[in-house]
Amino acid sequence: MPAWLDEIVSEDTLLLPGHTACAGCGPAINIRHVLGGLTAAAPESKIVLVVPASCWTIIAGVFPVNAFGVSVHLTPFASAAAEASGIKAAMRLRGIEDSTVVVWGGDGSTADIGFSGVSAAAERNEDIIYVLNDNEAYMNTGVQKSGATPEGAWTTTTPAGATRTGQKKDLARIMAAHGIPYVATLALGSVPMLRDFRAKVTRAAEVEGFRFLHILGGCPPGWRYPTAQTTELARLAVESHYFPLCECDHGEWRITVRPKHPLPVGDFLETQGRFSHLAPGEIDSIQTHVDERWDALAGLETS
Ligand SMILES: Cc1ncc(C[n+]2csc(CCOP(=O)(O)OP(=O)(O)O)c2C)c(N)n1
Ligand SMILES: [Mg+2]
Repeated sequence: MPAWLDEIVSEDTLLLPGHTACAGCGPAINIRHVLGGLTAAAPESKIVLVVPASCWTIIAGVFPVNAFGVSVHLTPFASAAAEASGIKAAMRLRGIEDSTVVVWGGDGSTADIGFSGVSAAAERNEDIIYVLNDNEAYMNTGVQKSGATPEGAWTTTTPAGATRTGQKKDLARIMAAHGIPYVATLALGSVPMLRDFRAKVTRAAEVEGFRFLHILGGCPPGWRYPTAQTTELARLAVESHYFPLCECDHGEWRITVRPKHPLPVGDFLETQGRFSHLAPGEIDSIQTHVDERWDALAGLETS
C-alpha cells in the first residue's frame, strides 16, 4: 500500500463508527478527510471542531457521547466564527500555542444566517480554518433553500413550478475578496480529486490566518439520488465545471483540477431528482451560467 494511502486508513478514529449521518452522506466522507489531513499535517496540534446548528450538531452526538475523536463545541449559527475566534484566543492565553480551531459550518449557516460573523472574522484575519460544508440547502430541517442552493433546484421552499431562481452565492470569491491568505474549493469524487483535497487541507494547515475551505458534499435525501452515488456525483460536478476545483493562495488564483473533456452540465443534473422537473431550455440556461462562471474563474488565474 502506498504511504499516503496507509496514512488515510489509520485515520478511522477521527469520525467514529456508529455516528448518525445518513447512508451516503457526502459531508461524512469529507469531514473525515479534513480531520485526517489536519492530523497528518500537524500530529501534535490539538483540534477543536466548532459546529454551528446543522446536521452535524445531531451527528456529533449529545453529551457525554461524541462521534468524533477530537473536541467538539456546538454553537448557534450567528456566533460560530466569533466563538472559534474566542477559543483560539483562549487557548493562546492558556499557553496552548499549537491548536487548530476548525469551524464546520453548513451552507445555510455560512452563506446566510452566520455570514456577518464569518465576514467579520475573515476581516480580522483570525487564525482559524473555516469550512463551508456545502450540501446546497438547509438539510437538517428538511431541505429548505439557502443562498448556496443552485439555480433551478427543487427544495421544500422552492417547489417544482417555483424553483430556485438566481444564482448560488460564490462564497469562494466572496471570501477571497476579504484578502484572507487561503481559499480553496474541494470535493471528493475520484483518486485525483482525493489527492487535490488532501493537498488543500495540508496547505490550509501550513498557512497562518483565516483559511476558508468550500467543500461540496452530496445529500441523498435532499438531492434525491441513490446513496451509493455520492462520490460519482462529486466527480460529475467537477468534470462538468458545475463545481470547479480551485484555490486562491495569498491572492494567486489557480484552477487545480482541469477536466480534459468537460461534460455537459446536464450529465450532472440528470442524476438527481431535485433537477428532474427542468425543461431543456432551463438546462441550456444553467449551462450558460456554468460556462460564464468557469470563464470568469479562468480569468482570475495569475499564472
Ligand atoms: C437561528 C436559528 N434558526 C433556525 C434554526 C433551525 N435549524 C437548525 S439546523 C438548520 C439547517 C442548517 O442548514 P445548513 O447550515 O445548510 O446545515 P445542514 O443542516 O445542511 O447540514 C436549521 C434551519 C436554528 N437552529 N437557529
Ligand atoms: Mg446545508
